[in-house]
Amino acid sequence: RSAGIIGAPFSKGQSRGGVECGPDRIRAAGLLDRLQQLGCAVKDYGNLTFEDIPVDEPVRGSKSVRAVGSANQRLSEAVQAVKKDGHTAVMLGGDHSLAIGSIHGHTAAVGPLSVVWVDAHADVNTPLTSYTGNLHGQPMSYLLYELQSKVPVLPNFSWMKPCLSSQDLVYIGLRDVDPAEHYILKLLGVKVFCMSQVDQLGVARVMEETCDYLWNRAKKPIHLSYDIDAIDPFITPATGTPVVGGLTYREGLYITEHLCQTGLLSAVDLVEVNPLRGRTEDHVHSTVSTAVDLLLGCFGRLREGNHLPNYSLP
Ligand code: DIR
Ligand code: MN
Ligand code: MN
Ligand code: MN
Repeated sequence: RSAGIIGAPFSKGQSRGGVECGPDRIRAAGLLDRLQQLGCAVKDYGNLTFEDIPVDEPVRGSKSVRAVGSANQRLSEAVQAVKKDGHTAVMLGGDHSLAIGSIHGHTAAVGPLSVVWVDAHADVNTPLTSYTGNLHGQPMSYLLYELQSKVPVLPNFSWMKPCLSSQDLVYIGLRDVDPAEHYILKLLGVKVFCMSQVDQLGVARVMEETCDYLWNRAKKPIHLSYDIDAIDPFITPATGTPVVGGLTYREGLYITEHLCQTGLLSAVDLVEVNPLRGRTEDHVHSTVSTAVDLLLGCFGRLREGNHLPNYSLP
């Protein structure tokens, strides 16, 4: 197992500064060392730099469309390079608009994917349904084949085409879904385990059913797109749009452990960690260290403990 880490310090998919500091804070919390201690080879591809776009007027009410398009084009190429080097790609955001480039690049490199989207939000608004105009609430509408005719052509997006079928997508953790998003999810018949289902079934059954559902079609490489706001803000408050009633630390971690043991996890996004949104340093620390633990779970860290295969007793 090896991890190829891409930092994507990008925040223009939403309006709150600080989320661009996520990648460096997550690295500073010891991500690379701790992955290596697990026996995981790690290559850090560093932070992407993004084109400065001085004039980026709203398009049909959506903000910073050109900046988001350009940033995601760079990210898509970076993810393709990481996959061609043979690593599991780890994209540290940045806001969730970055899933456009991450999932696009991952698909371009390895072919059709299964996507597990862990989030309080569905992020499936189109530019025409969005109340906020924030592109971090829209990435899934750009990625789904089924919504192509509902998404207008946008500047700096001509490099990408939809690359995901709604039947290859599972949501976990939803609890703040706009009416248009709810309509879309029902219209397309998307598999959703909202927080009520997590309550009803328990996370173990949710993960069993997630994999059964996805594998019913084919065992494809899995892309995990993890918005830290899926976790309850009591544990991860340092994020732009916290929503009460989220996943516990243990439920959040179980999702990563379960997906890791499938052997199919091929790329992970960890997004929306915003160190400036924590009211105290403890809030930031708790958010960042949870993000690190989720990533370690993706690479085989077990709560029962781990040891390297060549370990011998002194
Ligand atoms: C809202 C909030 N549905 C929007 N979305 C968020 O802006 O479209 N996504 N916060 O992460
Ligand atoms: Mn999100
Ligand atoms: Mn969210
Ligand atoms: Mn978000």
